Parts: sequence; structure tokens; C-alpha cells
Amino acid sequence: MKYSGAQITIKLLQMHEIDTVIGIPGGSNLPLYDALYNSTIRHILARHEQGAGFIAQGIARSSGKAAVCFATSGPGATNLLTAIADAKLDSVPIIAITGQVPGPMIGTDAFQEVDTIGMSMPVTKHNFLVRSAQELLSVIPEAFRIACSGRRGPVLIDIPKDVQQQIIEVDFWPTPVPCNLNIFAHDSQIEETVSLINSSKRPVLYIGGGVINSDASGNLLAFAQKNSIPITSTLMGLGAVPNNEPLYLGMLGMHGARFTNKILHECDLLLALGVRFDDRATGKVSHFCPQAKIIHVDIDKAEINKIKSADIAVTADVNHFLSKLLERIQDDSRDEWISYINSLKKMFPFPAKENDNPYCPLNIIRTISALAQSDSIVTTDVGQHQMWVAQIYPFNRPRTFLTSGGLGTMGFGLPASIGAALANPDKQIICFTGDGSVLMNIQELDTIAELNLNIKIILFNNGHLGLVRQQQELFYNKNYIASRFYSKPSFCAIANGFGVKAIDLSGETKPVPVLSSVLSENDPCLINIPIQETSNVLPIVPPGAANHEMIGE
Ligand SMILES: Cc1ncc(C[n+]2csc(CCOP(=O)(O)OP(=O)(O)O)c2C)c(N)n1
Repeated sequence: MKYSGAQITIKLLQMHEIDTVIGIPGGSNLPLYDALYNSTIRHILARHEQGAGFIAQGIARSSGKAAVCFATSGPGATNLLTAIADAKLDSVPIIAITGQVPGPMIGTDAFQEVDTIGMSMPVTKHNFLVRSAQELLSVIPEAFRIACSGRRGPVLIDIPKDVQQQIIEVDFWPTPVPCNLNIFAHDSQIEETVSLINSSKRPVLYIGGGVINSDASGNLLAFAQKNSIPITSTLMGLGAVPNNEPLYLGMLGMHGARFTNKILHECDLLLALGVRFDDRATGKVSHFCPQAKIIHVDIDKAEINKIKSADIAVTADVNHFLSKLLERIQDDSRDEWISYINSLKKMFPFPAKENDNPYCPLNIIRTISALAQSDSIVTTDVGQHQMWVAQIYPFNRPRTFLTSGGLGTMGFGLPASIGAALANPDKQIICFTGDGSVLMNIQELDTIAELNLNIKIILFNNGHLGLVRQQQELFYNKNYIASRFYSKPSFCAIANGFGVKAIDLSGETKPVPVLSSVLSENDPCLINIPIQETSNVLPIVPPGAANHEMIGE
């Protein structure tokens, strides 16, 4: 039977179980949209391609499966780039399909022509410029295989318009290729690890996004509990360990609790699983865990020995590694180490001072988490609100905290919440954002209104780019420049303008009943919450300092 390149693309997406595509049409990808018209795939019209990329990320991060976004050539493709770079740094499998000017016009500065391949090369795991409709039959399955195998990541497929329109006879359809996660440790590495653990008196598990990506939470917990090893998590690993687990130490690093960083400073063995020793986690790297031997396990060989040399370096799937370790590790209660840790927790509690102001940021987050459905998915933007959520929200399950970790992209939260809602239609989505970040993709309120999604946007309104203001206060002699908003936009009026309900808590002395009522409803709502501009995220590791030198409460 005869098919156009566009029809081949759409049929292959269906064969890869893609039921939703997010994007914006334009001249160079209209044949793809025309093929989509006759398919069962649902199309979500984003209001900006960056929004489309983050909506796709929301689907991929919350489901663990690849998600697809579309953009036209030129500005459509450039608008996607930030979301693609963000996916690269956080290992998120998205497939970005861009239209390109027809093959014969490539390189002529044609209308809406940019070198999408050249620009996306450093921010994708892989990219393809498709030269013929026939090539699509191998490129699309290969794109899915690459995005989901090993360390996941974004793949871009640039399809010139003439390739989308080319008609060919297709007699044979390729079957989807299974993703390859079968990267296993050698038995000798497991034995060496067991022996290091047995000889350690003060071990700590340092876990990251790799634990979530390899679905290793169950084995991680069983292993940690069997041998009584405390666990600390990076921003990307939050949710992998239930918050109420006694062995859990919370997040480490720049805004971790003081006791967590102290414990790491004193540990004699660091089991680093699915982490990349990011500077936000390690602080001054030469001073990170100075007394510890290091076992580093990651599916990406390039991460091993990149920042910190490992005593045992293992390129492997973390879940498989933990399952083997669990078989061989002995029961141990580590009474001395655990009671020392408990004494440190008491000596340096987090938060240092309790505060009964309902508008204190940590209290707002506590209130929301108590009122939200227990299986809610949380997204954040980037700034102080993101760090407060990371510090205190009681995450209990993997894939319930979606945040821009590596790239730290303001504008992530709102569109990512749309993706989470699309992939989890029965769940409530809570998006914590700031008055700076929300403006960066505020147009997606229109998408939320159109789809009537169960998203609650919790806007921490401090009239500032809060995290920048905080840095200027603490490290730039209070030279406040470009961190204050002198305008006072009505975010409620803006939300209403898009058709989204909104509530303003300014002047509300009893916010809890109001929040309780709003969170019990199923439609979208923006909640504007005034917070003091002087609230800071503490404690904090000053730039260039070691984690144990953190300052603040
Ligand atoms: C796209 C982008 N531009 C700039 C920054 C630098 N930056 C980091 S946090 C921040 C302020 C965020 O302000 P807001 O969203 O209001 O959150 P708050 O810190 O007040 O909670 C800025 C400008 C960034 N992370 N992303």
C-alpha cells in the first residue's frame, strides 16, 4: 500500500503506543498534521513550542514512557530547544519531531529555515535529519530505542516537508525495538561492594534520578533496611524513598538539612546510585565526603569518575545492581551509626525554628500537602518555592515530583503540570510556582482552561525574583538590581482572562479552610498566595563552600 512520509510517521507513532502528541502547526509540518487528522492520536495544541516540550516532559516524567512533541521549522524548532536541553540534563525521553524546509531548499536561507540539526546536536541524546520517506521506517523506531535505552534522553527528528509529502509503497512495517536497559554489573563488582559494605562502620546511600528511572525504589528500600544504611537523595531522586522512612535523611547539598550534610561529611562509605555528583549536591567537591570510599553505580559510563573518582566504578542498571546486592547482603542493625545519626538529627533539626505564621512558605507547603490527595503529582518552577518544596513536601512515591533539576528552567512548572494531568487523568496535580517563573509560560493557562484539567497552581507571590534577591542579600552586599517587580499584576485577573478560576489569599486571615475547599474541587484554579519578600531558603551552602560550611538556621 502507498503512504506519504507524514502518514508513515503517524502510523509509526501509533505502533509505538503514542496516544497524545503536543505541538503547534506551521508551514513546514502541515503534512504531518494532515496525517494526524485521520489518526486516533490526540493532539494537544500548546500555546508556545517551549510549552509543548514541557507538556511532553510532564507526560514522560510522570509515566516513565517516551512522549512526543511537534514543531514547525525555524522559530517553532528554536522555541523547542530549551525544553529539549532541559530533558537532556534530566534524562527525560522525549521525541521532538520538527518540520524542515524542503530538501532542495536546505542551506538557501529559505523562509523559516534554521539549522535545527546543528542547533540541537549539543542538547539532544541523538538527532536525525531524514532524507527520504523510506528512511522514516528505520529512523522512528531507532529514535524511540535511543530515547528509552540506557540513560534516557531527548531525540530530535527533523523531517523536510518534501519527505513528509513523498509517497512510497510500504510492504513491511518495522516492529518497535525493545529498549535496552540490560547493562549489568560483574559478579566480582557485587562481591567487592558487599565486602566494602561489611567493613564499613558509617555507610550512606546517596541516590538520584537514576534510581527513579530504573524503577529501583523497592529494591533500594529493601536493601537499605536490611543493612540499616541511611539514605540521602538529590533533587532528582525525591520520591524514590518514602518521606516517613526512618533511614531517610532528606535532600543533601546546597539546601539540604544541616544534619544531612554533616552525616555525609562523616561517612566512611558512600554508595552513589544513579547520581552524577552535581555541584548543587556536592558543594566544594574536594571536600565532599572526605573520609569516604566511593562506590558509584550509573547506567551512563560517562558519569563514572567524571567529577569524583570511585573506588568501585560500576556501569550498570541500578535496579539490577541492587537486586544482586540484596541477595548477598547480610542483616545488620548498625546501632552505633544509627543512634549517632539520630542524635545529629535532634541537634540540628530542620527547620531550625518552627513558626506558626500560616503564610510562612514552609507552612503553606505543609498545609497544601496535608490537604492534597495522597497520590497527587507535584510540579514546580524554579526558584525559592522549588527549594522549599524540595525541603519539606512529604513525597512518598517515585514520579510524583516533577522539577527542572539540571537546567533549572523557569517556566517548566505550568506546562509540565499539563503533561502530568494528561498522563494521569485521575490524579490531582499541584503546581508550585513563583511570580517570576509563572510569567515565562503563562500562555499555557489557556491550554489548561481548554482542557479543564485538575491542576491547582499555587503561586508564591513575593513581588520578586526571590532566589536572585536572596543571593543579592547574602552574597552581593544587598545590591538589589533587577530582582524586584515594581508592577503588581493581578494574576487572578490574568487567570480569569484565560477562563481559569482564581483565588487571592491576600488579606485572608484563615487561609486553611479556603485552601481546603479549593483543593477538594476538580477544576483548574490559580491560588495567589502573598509571601514575605524577605523569606529566604535556609540553610544554604555559600558559593564555593563545602556542604558542611552551610550557613543560616
Ligand atoms: C529561564 C531562566 N531564566 C533565569 C533563571 C535564573 N533564576 C533562577 S531562580 C530565579 C528567580 C525565580 O523567581 P520566581 O519564579 O518568582 O521564584 P521565587 O524564587 O521568588 O520563589 C531566576 C531569575 C532561570 N533559572 N531560568
